[in-house]
Amino acid sequence: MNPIESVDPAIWDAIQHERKRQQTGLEMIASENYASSAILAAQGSVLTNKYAEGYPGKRYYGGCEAVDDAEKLAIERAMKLFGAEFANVQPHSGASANMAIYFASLQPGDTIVAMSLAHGGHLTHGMHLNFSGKLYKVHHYGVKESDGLIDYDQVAALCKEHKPKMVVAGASAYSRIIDFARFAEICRDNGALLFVDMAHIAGLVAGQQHPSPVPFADFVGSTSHKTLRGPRAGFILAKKEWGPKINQAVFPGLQGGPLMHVVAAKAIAFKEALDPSFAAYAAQTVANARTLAHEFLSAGHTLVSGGTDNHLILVDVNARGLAGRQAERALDAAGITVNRNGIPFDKRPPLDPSGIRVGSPALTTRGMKETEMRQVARWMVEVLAAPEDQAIINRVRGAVAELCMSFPTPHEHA
Ligand code: DSN
Repeated sequence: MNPIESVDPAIWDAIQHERKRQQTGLEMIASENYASSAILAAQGSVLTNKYAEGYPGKRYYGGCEAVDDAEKLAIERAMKLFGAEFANVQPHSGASANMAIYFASLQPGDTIVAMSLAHGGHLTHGMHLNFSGKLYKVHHYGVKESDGLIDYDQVAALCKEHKPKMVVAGASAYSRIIDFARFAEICRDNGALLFVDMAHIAGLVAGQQHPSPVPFADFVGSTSHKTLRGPRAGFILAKKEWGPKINQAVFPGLQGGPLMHVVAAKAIAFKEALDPSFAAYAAQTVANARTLAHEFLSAGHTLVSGGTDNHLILVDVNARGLAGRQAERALDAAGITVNRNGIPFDKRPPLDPSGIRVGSPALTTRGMKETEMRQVARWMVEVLAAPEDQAIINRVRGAVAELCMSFPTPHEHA
């Protein structure tokens, strides 16, 4: 018997419920994935018992020899995987990684230029309710209405006018390649630092399916759990000269003891991503998203930017008379999990926007390829054409469960 089952049956039930949901449904939230059993095991290991404030060789606690080894491996592997000069693997999350980057390089009141959340950016890129929007003066750029692509001319114009200390590139709902060289050029022209938040595309960068921001950026912030398929956590890469300031900003600046079980799990994730098989995974993730895009377009749907170069598509369901929330609910009832999402220039409110964001990373981890993507997209199109039709939803739900049985998740029994 699993110890959780005997100690806390209620939590065991919740875990089993979630395990079943993950196994029998199609996980298409673009920021989610299935970590390997080794990663799950590291997170459930005795390393959770250890305090290790500080850094390898410079801790504020005794008994850190073993966790020092784990953290050194995580750092070395992160640097090797991304060709970075410096890595800090302690941030608990992407948001805290981003916070440490700001704290290491900016003062409250400094000016930043970043992508608007409403156009695909992130909360930590200066959204007014987030610390980043409260501490810094923010000027937001977005995408062009004509083609849905980042308006690099607007970035340049904002930099020329406001002379920001930092430009933030990176997005959580943008389906095209981001031109980091262009961002770097704009930063050079205006004396600004470049911070790239690559959380969404980290696995594609690791698998050489998206140009790397590392050669161009002063700082790269990331999560490890999205396309990179590791534990839920964050990490930072930077130019070597920023290393001491970043380390200080993470600890003691904003965190206490690092989660050493998660740091060890990050080390495993970097090792997995260094394996040649990971590039094939990343390539299939992009190919699968392209197939989804093709099927949605063939069915007459509107996609922001007209397609995808990465792991996600943004579907404007409002163009077909649906609200995002209604689309999310109908698909959920059919066993297909997506999230409603604002689209650029959205006329609907953020809580019930016009779009849905659909991603391929988790299904690709299950081994699904183009054939399955075509089938899945057709089911989605069918449900979206009749979101209140319970008979269609039930039929698709059954077919989804059957498909899932042929593509087990990596932790059926973990
Ligand atoms: N919440 C994440 C996402 O879904 O994209 C970003 O942090």
